[in-house]
Amino acid sequence: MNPMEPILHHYDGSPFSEKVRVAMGIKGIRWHSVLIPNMMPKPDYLPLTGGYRRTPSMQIGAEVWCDSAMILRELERRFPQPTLYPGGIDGLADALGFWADRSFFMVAVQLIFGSIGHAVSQAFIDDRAQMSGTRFDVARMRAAVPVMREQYRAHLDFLDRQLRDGRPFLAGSAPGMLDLHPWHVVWFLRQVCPDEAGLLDRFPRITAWEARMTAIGQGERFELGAREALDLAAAQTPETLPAGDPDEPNGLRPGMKVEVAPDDYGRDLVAGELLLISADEIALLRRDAALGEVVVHFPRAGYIVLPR
Ligand SMILES: N[C@@H](CCC(=O)N[C@@H](CS)C(=O)NCC(=O)O)C(=O)O
Repeated sequence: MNPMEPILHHYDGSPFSEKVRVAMGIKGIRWHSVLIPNMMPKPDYLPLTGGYRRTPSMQIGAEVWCDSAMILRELERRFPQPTLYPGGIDGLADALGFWADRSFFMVAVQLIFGSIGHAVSQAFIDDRAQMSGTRFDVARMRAAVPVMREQYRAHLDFLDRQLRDGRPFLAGSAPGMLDLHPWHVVWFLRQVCPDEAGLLDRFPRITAWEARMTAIGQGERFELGAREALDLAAAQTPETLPAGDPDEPNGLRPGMKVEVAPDDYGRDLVAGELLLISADEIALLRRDAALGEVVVHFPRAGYIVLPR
């Protein structure tokens, strides 16, 4: 394979990965799929990320981009056409990701696991409790289903109103970031919770949009083994060059030893040497015993950086 082609570390049932798969489809990208476990342990994954456990991440050579928001921006940088920002919506489209990933998605999680939680394995429940640092309380979510049903519908109504003038996609005639962000929340309910999917069917404009999003496909996907992806990282050298930011509010700069972690859940710290920093990205240089030098990229919004 061409070592510069993206490798997505994901699993098919992962909603945040679905955002990225459809972005591959919009851009018609050739990519490689490494299927990772949907819970810990992830022995072939953590050496790449340095401890970040969440799904998905994208690898190109000896570099890894964590978080769907970071991955989508990197795809846009490398494969600019067609753009993920049609209709002149740039920063606001990314801001919408915060609404979709945190508010709308969390409503969906409670609705879905309240509805299907009894069928989920104890190992999964224990893993998600560990990841969130709090109980994964299926009984409580079950009790909250009526409330969450109303909440989910209220969020769906935001999308429906955007589609009311007959536009095929949320920003207009072409699909992009504005669609990808809420898409995974709609897709998640449709995929795993048939008992509640009737909520979607009450919105014909949304079901028509679902059909258009599904028709986009995933680009050209090729399966790859986890060991092969690790070998590839070991054989390559990272390409990102050091870059500082004079406006960095707390003086963070290349060369500093830092740790980075999400501020919401799955807060495992990734340690490394700060390589690149800006308002929307931080990249760490790590030295892994088996892989050698690996650069790991994170978004800034929603991630904390701690000097060591
Ligand atoms: N903000 C992150 C959230 C990622 C996330 O929550 N992913 C879920 C799967 S869709 C996850 O990591 N679950 C636990 C796991 O896969 O181990 C992103 O946009 O990528």
